Amino acid sequence: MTRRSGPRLDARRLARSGAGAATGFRDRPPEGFIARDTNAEMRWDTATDLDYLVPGDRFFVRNHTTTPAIDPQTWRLSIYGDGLSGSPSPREPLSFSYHELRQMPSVDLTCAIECTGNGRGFFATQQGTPTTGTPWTLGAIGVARWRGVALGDLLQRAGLLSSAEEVMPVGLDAPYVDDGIDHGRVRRPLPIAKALDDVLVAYAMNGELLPPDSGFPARLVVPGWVGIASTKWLGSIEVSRQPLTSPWNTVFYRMTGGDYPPDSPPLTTLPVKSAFELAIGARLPARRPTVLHGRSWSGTARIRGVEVSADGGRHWTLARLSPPESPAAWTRWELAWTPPSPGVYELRARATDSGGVTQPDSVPYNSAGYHFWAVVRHPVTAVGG
Ligand SMILES: Nc1nc2c(c(=O)[nH]1)N[C@H]1C(S)=C(S)[C@@H](COP(=O)(O)O)O[C@H]1N2
Ligand SMILES: [Mo]
Repeated sequence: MTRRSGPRLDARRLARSGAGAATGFRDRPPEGFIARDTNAEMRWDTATDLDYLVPGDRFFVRNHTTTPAIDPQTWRLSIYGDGLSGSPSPREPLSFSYHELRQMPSVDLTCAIECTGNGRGFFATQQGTPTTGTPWTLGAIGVARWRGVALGDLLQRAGLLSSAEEVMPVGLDAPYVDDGIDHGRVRRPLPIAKALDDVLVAYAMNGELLPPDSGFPARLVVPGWVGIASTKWLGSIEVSRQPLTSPWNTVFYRMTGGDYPPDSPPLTTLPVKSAFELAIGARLPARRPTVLHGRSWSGTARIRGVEVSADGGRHWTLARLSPPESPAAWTRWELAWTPPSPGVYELRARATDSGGVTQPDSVPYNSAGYHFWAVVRHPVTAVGG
C-alpha cells in the first residue's frame, strides 16, 4: 500500500459521474457485458483491449437488489457499538461526512474484487452438477486501483477498543428479499484482524469517483476475500466485542451440500483461477500463429506460473508472465500458438500460486456453486489456412 495525504479528486467529476441521479447500468456499454438479472459480467473476449486495470464502465456488477441513488452532501458513515470507547449506540453513533472522509490521509491499493460464485456456470456445463445462483462464466472479477481511507485508521479515530472482535458493515441498498424472506440490508461481519490489516473504505476507483453501480459514495474493498465482504454503498459499521451474525455469514457464502459438513465456516479468501481473453468457441486462423492472452489470480498469494494446453490437457507449455503489478490482483500472461490444422481445440490454462497451490481438474460440488476454481475447458475453432 502506498500512503499519501491530501487526496484531491476533480470535484466536477462528481456531477459527471451521475452520482445521485437515476440508477442501473446505464454507464456500462452493453457490448462489454453479459447481462444476468440484476448483475452483469465482464466479457473476457473484450478484455484484450483492457490494460492491467478494468475501468469503472467495464467492471462487473453484482447487486442483490438495485443501485441506490445516494446524495454525498447528506450521506454520513455511522460507526457505533460496544467495541468503541463510550459504546456509542446506533441512535447516537459517531459519524463521518463524505467531505471528512476525503480529507483524511488516504491509501492507494490495486486489487481485485471477485464474486464468490465467479465460474459457477461450469459446475453445470463442465461437471454436470447444476447449482443455484447466477451462472457466471469467469467475468465476475475486476481489478482496479482503489483510493480511500484505511478502515483501521477510521476505527482508531472512532475510539476502537482492543477488546473489539468483529465489525459489521451495512449497505444502504434496499433490503434483500428472497423466496418471501426479508433478510434485511446487505451486511456481513468481518473479523477485526482483517479489518485492521488491509481493508479500505474506498471512494475512488482508477482516479475517478466510484461509479454508482460500484458503490458510490463509498464502499469497502477487502483484498483477497470473497466479493460479498466488499460492502458497497456503505452506510454504517457496527464494532462489537462479540461475534456478529447476519444471513451473509450464517446462511449464504458457506459451503453446503455435496460432501461438505453442515457447519462449514463462512468463506473468506479466494482460490486460484485463470481465464483466457477469448470467447468460448472463438474462431482463430489455422496454421497461423496466434498469441493467446490471459490472466490468473489468487486471493492468498502471487501467481508463480501458468501452464497452457491446446490439446485438452495432454501437453502443457509454460506461458510468459508479465510482472505482477499487485499481489492482490491478477497476473497477465501470453503464449504463442499455431493451430496445426482447421478443427476444434480445447484450450486450458492452469495457474500455480506462490503458496504452491495449483488449479485442479475438478472441484467438489457445493449446492450454491461457490469457488469454481478447477481448470476451465475452453473450446476454440481453427478455421481456414
Ligand atoms: N451493499 C451491497 N454491497 C455489496 C453487494 C450488494 O448487493 N449490496 N454485493 C456484493 C457482492 S456479492 C459482490 S461480488 C461485490 C461486487 O462488487 P461490484 O458490483 O462492484 O463488482 O459487491 C458486494 N457488495
Ligand atoms: Mo458476490
